[in-house]
Amino acid sequence: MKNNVKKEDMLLYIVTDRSWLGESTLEEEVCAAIDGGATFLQIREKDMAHQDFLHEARNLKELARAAGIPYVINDEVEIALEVDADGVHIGQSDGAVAETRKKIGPNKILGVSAQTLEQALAAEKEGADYLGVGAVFSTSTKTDAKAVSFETLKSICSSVKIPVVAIGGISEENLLELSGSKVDGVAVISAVFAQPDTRAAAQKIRKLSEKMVKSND
Ligand code: TZP
Ligand code: MG
Repeated sequence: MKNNVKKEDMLLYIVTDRSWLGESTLEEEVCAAIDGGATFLQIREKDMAHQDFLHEARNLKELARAAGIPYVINDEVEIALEVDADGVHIGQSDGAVAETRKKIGPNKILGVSAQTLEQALAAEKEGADYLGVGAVFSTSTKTDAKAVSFETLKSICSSVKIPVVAIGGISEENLLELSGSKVDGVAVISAVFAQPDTRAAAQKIRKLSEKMVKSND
């Protein structure tokens, strides 16, 4: 089956979060992260009115397109289709993978969160383009995130052909602990968006991610 993403797209996968905005706009923060080397963008809004979400998704689409990086919408398949996003990212509870693939068609990116090897294999079989696996470290950003051990991450990475990105509590301090897992990159919120200098933080995480991924060879 064709795949709509490349392993290199996973190097620095950023997920938006309005809670860290401070004085900046989300657009400014995303620009800074892209400038710092983000390779993939996920727009994640858990509590936003439909029209506002559409507006934001369209604005961020422009930024991602200008930078030439893929961007997906978390959970909201209808919004992803309405703004012609590159795709959608769903969790285990957001509807069956095969059903979502049917809705978005073969050419849109479908990302799926997986916490176990069984979920990972099922998602790949049902048409996922990549997997988000975590939480690999403890995180206060998503309080209901289940913990995924290094061993599980490693077994998922060696069992699926599609790209895998690790998520959850990843920081400058612990990123290199993922070395040897064969993961293709890192997805982060606070390691980039909660830092005083978003661009510099993204640059640092990107460099560490490249180092970590190279150690897999
Ligand atoms: N899914 C699993 S953990 C997580 C999500 C969305 C939160 C990631 O945020 P942070 O700040 O990088 O730990
Ligand atoms: Mg979800």
